[in-house]
Amino acid sequence: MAFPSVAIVGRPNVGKSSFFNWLAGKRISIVDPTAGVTRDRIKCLIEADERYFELVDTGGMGNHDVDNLTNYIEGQIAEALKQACIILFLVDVRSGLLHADLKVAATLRTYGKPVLLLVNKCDHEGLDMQANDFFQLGFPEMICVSAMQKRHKEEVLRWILRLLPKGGDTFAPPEHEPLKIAIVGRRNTGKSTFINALAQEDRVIASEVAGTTRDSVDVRFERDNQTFIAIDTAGVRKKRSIKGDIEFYSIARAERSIRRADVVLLFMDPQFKISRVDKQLAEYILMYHKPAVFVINKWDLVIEKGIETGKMAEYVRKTFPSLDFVPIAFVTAKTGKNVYPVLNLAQTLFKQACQRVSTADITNVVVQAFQDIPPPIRQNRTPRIFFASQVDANPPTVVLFTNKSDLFDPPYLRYLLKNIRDKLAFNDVPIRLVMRGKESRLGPGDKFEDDVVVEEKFAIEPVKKARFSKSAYENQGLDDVSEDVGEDVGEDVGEDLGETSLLPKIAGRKGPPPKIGGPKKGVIKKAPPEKETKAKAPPNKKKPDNKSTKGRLWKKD
Ligand SMILES: Nc1nc2c(ncn2[C@@H]2O[C@H](COP(=O)(O)OP(=O)(O)OP(=O)(O)O)[C@@H](O)[C@H]2O)c(=O)[nH]1
Ligand SMILES: [Mg+2]
Repeated sequence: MAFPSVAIVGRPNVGKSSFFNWLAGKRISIVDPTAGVTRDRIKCLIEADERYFELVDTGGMGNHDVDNLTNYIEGQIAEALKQACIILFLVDVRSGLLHADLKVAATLRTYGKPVLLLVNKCDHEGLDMQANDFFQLGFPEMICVSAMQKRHKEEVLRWILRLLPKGGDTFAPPEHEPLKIAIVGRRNTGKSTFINALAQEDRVIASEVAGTTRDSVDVRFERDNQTFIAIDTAGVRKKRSIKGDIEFYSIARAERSIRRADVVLLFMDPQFKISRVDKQLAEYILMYHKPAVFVINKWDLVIEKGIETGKMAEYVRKTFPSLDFVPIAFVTAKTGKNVYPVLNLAQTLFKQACQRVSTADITNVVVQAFQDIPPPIRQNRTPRIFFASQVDANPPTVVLFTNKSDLFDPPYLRYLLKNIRDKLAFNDVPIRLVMRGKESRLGPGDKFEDDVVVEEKFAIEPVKKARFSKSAYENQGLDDVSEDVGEDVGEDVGEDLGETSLLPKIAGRKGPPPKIGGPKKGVIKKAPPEKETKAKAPPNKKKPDNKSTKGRLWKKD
């Protein structure tokens, strides 16, 4: 569904992103004193007076980008102006009218669309009089605003509502909450290229410049009448290589994107070794129990070197043993190869994670696994499991009712988890396991303070500092990522994600798994609002089809 678009434009540093965040009611765009931080078009769906429109933040017009991305940025601004039905033209009262503002005004006039001039940084009434200078720009309607002091938002919204197209999509609330897919990975792994292939337009800037993407950008697109949001993220690199604040927060933003996603795609470039950064991102995936796919992009570049998918898969599996259920996909985003199968897979994974199974089924599986291989005696007591129950979905959360919650060793719990995963069609998604002792008299859904939550990451025995021996894949001449991985490569692989297989080492482990804590003056000109309302329906998340993807691996291009 296409919502009417309202674009915020202006020369660099007039406060477009601050204004955008303020109107959106949340911090979406990066706000930084450095000119030219925003590069992509950042969008947010806004609801005002039961009507909907898409607000778009853009890069500064006329800014010279330090990474020579000026043409791309100008292209994104032009696209925003082309798609907009209303233009919000921001200027800065403190700097006064500049030549750059006149240039922007001239460009805007060529689009022939309604323009509202917003004089930003009018932090108090005393500054409002100075705004009159901006009438020289030739736009009849102007409002003094302050994103920082939160002045005159209502007037701006009223003006927008008056000019939004009547009826149609502006009144329709989103029918289903779209499936959110976070695309994370190191810099230059092709994340933005992949998103453009999904959206079938140059929605975000993709270039060979490492660190092209800065903000997390929500890209809304449709396929088969279903809406998705792909979250493009800034490529992450290791801390020591980080040059400034904008980059410094890239890992925090990637984490946030993972947290709010339904499914995560972890992008890797097969030309380079897996690094600490990849591992960090994998840890977030486990920490938040997110269904995920390892996406090996740029497969076209290594296929010529005779590298096989099997070898690469072996290398990935060896590096992330605790994520052995995560499907691996081989993709060439540049040509669109395998892009849509990955989207289908994401839907399937989400369906798996939302699934619910009966207490009887889950108990049967656990009891059978228990009988096949009983757990070793601990603290002079025989561990027992009475029954198991799924108490939540997305992530699937299973409570095991036992005689004592800490009698089970991490490898044994991994064994149980594997049985639950494989036999109950949670094949490819993380499961949250909670151990509950007999002392609790509460029901399956209640929380008991002695519950031991077994996070899969922690259910794995810590691996000694030993390194992996070079795998067959590594021996095929992989490069280190020159600047952002460097000496990290190799030293960290398998460090604490674990490298052991499940069953052989059940006996001999010590210690329980650790517990996890769980209208006013200053408005120079304003438009009267129009009253048009319609009831709003609550958004509904549409559940995609479920299929097991067990063992699925994309083979050669
Ligand atoms: N050969 C080949 N090149 C690709 C492929 N995918 C992306 N590229 C190229 O890789 C470069 C980086 O692509 P981007 O999409 O900007 O990468 P990114 O991960 O978004 O990078 P950052 O935003 O810097 O983190 C561009 O030059 C792309 O054309 C692919 O499948 N094959
Ligand atoms: Mg990018």
